[in-house]
Amino acid sequence: MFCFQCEQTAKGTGCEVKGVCGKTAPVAGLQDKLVGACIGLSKAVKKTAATPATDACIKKALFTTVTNVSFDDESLKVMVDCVDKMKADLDPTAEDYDMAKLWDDNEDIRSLKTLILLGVKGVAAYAHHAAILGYNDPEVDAFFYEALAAVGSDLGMDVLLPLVLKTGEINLKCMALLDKANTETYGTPVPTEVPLTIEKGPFIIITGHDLHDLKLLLEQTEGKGINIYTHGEMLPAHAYPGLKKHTHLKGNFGTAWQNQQKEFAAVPAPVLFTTNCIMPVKESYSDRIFTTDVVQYPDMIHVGKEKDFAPVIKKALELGGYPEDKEMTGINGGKTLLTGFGHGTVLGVADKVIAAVKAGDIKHFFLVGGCDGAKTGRNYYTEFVEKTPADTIVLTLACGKYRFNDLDLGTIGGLPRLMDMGQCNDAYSAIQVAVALAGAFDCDVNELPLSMVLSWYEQKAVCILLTLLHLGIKNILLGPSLPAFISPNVLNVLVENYNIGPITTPEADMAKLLG
Ligand code: FSO
Ligand code: SF4
Repeated sequence: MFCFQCEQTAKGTGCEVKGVCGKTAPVAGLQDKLVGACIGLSKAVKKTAATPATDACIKKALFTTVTNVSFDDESLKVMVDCVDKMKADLDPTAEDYDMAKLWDDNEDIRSLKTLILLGVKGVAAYAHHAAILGYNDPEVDAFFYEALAAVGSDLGMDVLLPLVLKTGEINLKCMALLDKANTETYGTPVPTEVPLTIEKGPFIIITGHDLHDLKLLLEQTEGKGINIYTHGEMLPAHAYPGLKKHTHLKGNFGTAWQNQQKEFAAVPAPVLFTTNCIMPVKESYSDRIFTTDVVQYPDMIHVGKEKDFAPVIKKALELGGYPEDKEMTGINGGKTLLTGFGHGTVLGVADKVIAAVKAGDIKHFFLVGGCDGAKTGRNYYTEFVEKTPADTIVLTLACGKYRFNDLDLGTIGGLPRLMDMGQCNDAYSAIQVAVALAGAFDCDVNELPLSMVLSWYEQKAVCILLTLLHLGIKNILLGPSLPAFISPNVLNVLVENYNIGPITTPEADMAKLLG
């Protein structure tokens, strides 16, 4: 096997025997086969035409190969067959692509093609969520075929480099689509305080990004005496009016994804995974794990398309939850978390923010966002946030925030200094705010007192980074380490054009960014 798509890849170069994530060589082989089949399908579609079925299939297939989504060879085999059949129906002569060709290619070509491939995997995840809510963008859907066909063709750097940036451009459109889907379906997020105490009695933990699954679970548990707690990337769901109106959506359980094996070990409740990040399931809690949609893990109960969560509900009633309310805290001891500061909320008080900047009360904005992960060195982000001066605002998003989202950083002019904008796809909100500030101050985004200190783990972070580069955003600090798939020459291009760099120490970076 060969896989170097995530931040924790073996030795910082690539997993070749077994994935650090727990992925086996056969599963890695099947994921490569699935991507190779999608490349074949893209070539077939270019000759004929895409259909809603091929669009849906390609999004689901790409999402399935994202890190910590599927560990299940049986369902992967079914998917490969399904893509192959679709391809053969369109063009019997189209052949699957052998991914070994990519892994063995010249390192710069491999690097650019990998940026495109991993970028579209992230876009596919967001497009898949939007499609579930009935929102599709033909331009986004068409790009999957263009990008994949390019990955499977002999092309030079001159063609691939613009496609890397186009991946970022398309992802911006896709994040806008998902923002529209979420807010039109569930309302504009409002600032919401989320308890960490688990109330006594039966409960269900729901994790991942899919708000539609949460909505269905809330409806199916209504009046049954079962409380619902979010976990990981589901936390921002509390801020949506259409979801928070369900009074049994009580709070948030646990911290970021990489702590699940410890946090789920003794919990008297089932856990429903709607997307990544699922880790290899330990025996201590394997009777309580349920998956749905793209997430699959061998031997776990999978809730199919019919979305009947009855087995999860039955398990919650059987386990019964805690006998008394159980007080829990975030990793820094905080008892509640605050979320719901999307572009709707922040731009709603734009006048206040702009006045505070003009009066000198707000000196700087930091966007400290991205994924969390298990590797050491990620304490950097906690320390960085702790060190931000009292006259600065910290915007955050995605699961990396669990390192610091229970800290009380106080307020500036009635606004909390730490504002959670939502899931990773809500990077769209951060971009909207940055663009609005640039407009208000009549300057370029790069001239704003705004610094981006990002953490990455998997492929959604790749497409977000490409969006920021597409927008011409410079001086991004990225950690905890730079991606293995960026070759020295490609890195040079990124440094020369965007001055992107690795994080160093919180002290040195803070001094540099404020200096
Ligand atoms: Fe985290 Fe996992 Fe949102 Fe990623 S939950 S690591 S960027 O999947 O999706 O931030
Ligand atoms: Fe390794 Fe990451 Fe690939 Fe898993 S997803 S096999 S940890 S590079």
